[in-house]
Amino acid sequence: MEMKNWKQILLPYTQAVEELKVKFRSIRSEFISLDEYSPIEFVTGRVKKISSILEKAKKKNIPVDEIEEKVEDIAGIRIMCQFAEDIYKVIDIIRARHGKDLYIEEERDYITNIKSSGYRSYHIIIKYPVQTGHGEKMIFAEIQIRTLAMNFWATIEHSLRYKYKQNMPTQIQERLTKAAEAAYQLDREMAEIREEVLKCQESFQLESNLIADIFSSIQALNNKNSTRDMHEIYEMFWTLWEEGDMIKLREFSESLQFNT
Ligand code: 0O2
Ligand code: 0O2
Repeated sequence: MEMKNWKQILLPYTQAVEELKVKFRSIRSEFISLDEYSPIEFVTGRVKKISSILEKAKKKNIPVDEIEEKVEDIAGIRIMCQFAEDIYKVIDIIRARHGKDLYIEEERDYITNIKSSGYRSYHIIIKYPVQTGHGEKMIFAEIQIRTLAMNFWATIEHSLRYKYKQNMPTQIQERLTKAAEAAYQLDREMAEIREEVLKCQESFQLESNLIADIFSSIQALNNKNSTRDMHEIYEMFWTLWEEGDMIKLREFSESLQFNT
């Protein structure tokens, strides 16, 4: 059998991993510099080791000559998110790039369809054009999108699976299943906290806009009315503001607007 020059074969995969890491890290930087919440927490990437490529090919009966067309995760990118909901925002960002700098080949949803091991993650297999010194080369790459909790579980499970190979003790197997359930509950808990935070931010925004409206109405009335009338309006505002009743404040704002 012809000996393959793996170092040479893997070069475009290394380039793809480097480029994709820069691209997804830039998306994070863009959100952060615009003072927006980033659905991407951090990005990692790797080129599969030659020994793992050969092992996978053997396991799946893939002839050596067909490895590049059939092993889809030689280049792998991993995108970590804080919350499960963020995963879908990242998926949308990737889908919007289909036909531009990448081509989506397949999506594997192990979040809805949790693997029997307990593994959860969203995989997108892409075709990615790499510009090499010898022209363009289209390669496969796998993007895994997961929460920090999913990543925590998968990283530990992966290292134990690697350590024990096929002989994982049942006791450890059971504990991993329990830990997968705990990681799932953690994501649910965090999703609830997130909604609370978003609700607080929203009502804070509404209140501050309302107060800004009231003050601009008061400013407009100031030009028309006497100081005595204005004093009454201020008194009324402070009373309502101290009560903190948003409905009364809104009515007050409307009545001010009516009088301006
Ligand atoms: P920083 O400032 O260290 O966070 P490179 O291509 O050199 O940038 P490399 O060495 O190939 O990156 O590493 P890899 O494996 O692709 O990605 C590692 C990046 O993921 C590093 O960020 C780590 O800090 C980050 N990372 C890994 N685990 C965690 C984690 O649990 N939480 C967070 N927040 N980050 C993690 P950088 O880009 O090197 O920068
Ligand atoms: P690496 O580089 O060590 O991570 P498969 O038949 O499952 O081996 P397939 O069908 O080609 O592979 O693809 P799949 O299942 O969509 O994705 C395979 C990759 O997903 C794995 O890569 C892991 O990174 C991850 N993965 C899938 N199932 C599990 C699991 O049960 N536990 C953990 N920890 N990770 C999982 P590799 O091949 O392990 O390579």
